[in-house]
Amino acid sequence: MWNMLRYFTAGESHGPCLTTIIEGVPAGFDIDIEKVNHDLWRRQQGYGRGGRMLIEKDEVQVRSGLRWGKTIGSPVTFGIDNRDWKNWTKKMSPYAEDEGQAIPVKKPRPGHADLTGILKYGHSDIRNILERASARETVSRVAVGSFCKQLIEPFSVKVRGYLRSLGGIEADVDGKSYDEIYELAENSPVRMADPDAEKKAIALIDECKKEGNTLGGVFEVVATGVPPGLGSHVHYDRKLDGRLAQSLMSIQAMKGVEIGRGFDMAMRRGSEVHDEIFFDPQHMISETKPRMQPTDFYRGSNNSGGLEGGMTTGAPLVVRVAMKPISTLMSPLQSVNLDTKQPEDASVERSDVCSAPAAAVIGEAIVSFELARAFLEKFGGDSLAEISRNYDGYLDQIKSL
Ligand code: EPS
Repeated sequence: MWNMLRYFTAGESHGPCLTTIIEGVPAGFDIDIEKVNHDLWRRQQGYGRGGRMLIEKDEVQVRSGLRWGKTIGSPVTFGIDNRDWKNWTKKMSPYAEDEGQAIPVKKPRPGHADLTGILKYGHSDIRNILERASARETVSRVAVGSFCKQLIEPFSVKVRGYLRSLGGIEADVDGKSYDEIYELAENSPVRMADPDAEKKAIALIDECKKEGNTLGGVFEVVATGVPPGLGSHVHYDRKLDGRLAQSLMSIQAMKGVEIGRGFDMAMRRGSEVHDEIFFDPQHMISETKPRMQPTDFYRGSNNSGGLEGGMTTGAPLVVRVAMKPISTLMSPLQSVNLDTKQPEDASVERSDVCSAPAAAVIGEAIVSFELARAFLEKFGGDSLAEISRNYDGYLDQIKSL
């Protein structure tokens, strides 16, 4: 438990900065902070984002845990400044003498944490809730996930996220490899690997913007190069499918997670969905009929999304996550004024029309963290050298099965 990889995030959306501590980090891993900054930049992209992204340029300042580009085994601390803070120094001041310098927010937005938050914490100003409930917190999570990607990269694990649908418009990715999908999505303003769907999605965002409306979407994250056996079939809290679902659902605005063919499987017969097992040393590496590397077993399909019994199978890990439309509407929905109890329009904060493309980058980070954690649990050690020995020994062991 105490050597487990874990992290904490702190910071308000319009506070001075976001702070993250990552604990349980082994020594000797190369960390390129520019790669972390690049992922933070990717999170800021996407057609349909609001004014805040024009203000911010999210960049990590390393406060601990790295020396000369390598982890040293101590907790890693990242600070990321909110450039918008200069406009909020009094409104978000920590000092009693500044009390009353901001107009309190009184009209809770349906779909946000606003109403339940003030009931639960006993606040009278919704700002005390929305500042932390804001998806601005995902900056920290992307920094953590991007760092964790670099813990599993030496073992050839790649984690990539893209959008499958936006506001009901589906990307057709049939017949494309994960490399092709990713390449197309990475160059798409809506992170979709289908130019036709991209065009329609952009038109839909424009239409919703005019209406004062918002949109959600479904993103997919795929991890390749994952060895079999991460997670556990034994412990409910170490089952990797369970951990992924928890972690992905905890991203702001997510309402559903499925692994592999997920909900679709529930409508089919067993013979249609389970991934048959074959053995052939000559079998080529394929995404649709994946080999259980480094063994010579392979599967006739990957409907399970690379997870069986709470453990990775060695096939590509595939998860999909549903994001609801953003809850701040410029044409606001019905609400109630907390002071007068009279019906009023919900409050309007600057926001995005759609941030589902960014959610795919956040999902990628979350999956990277969970995979790194499960990886270190399986191959644990205090240094890259020790972990590599454990990893290589395990691969030799299962190869000879
Ligand atoms: C976000 C920052 C926020 C919002 C958005 C995501 O900034 P601000 O509230 O200052 O405009 O743009 O947050 C929400 C959608 C939300 O509901 O809180 C970010 O950095 O991603």
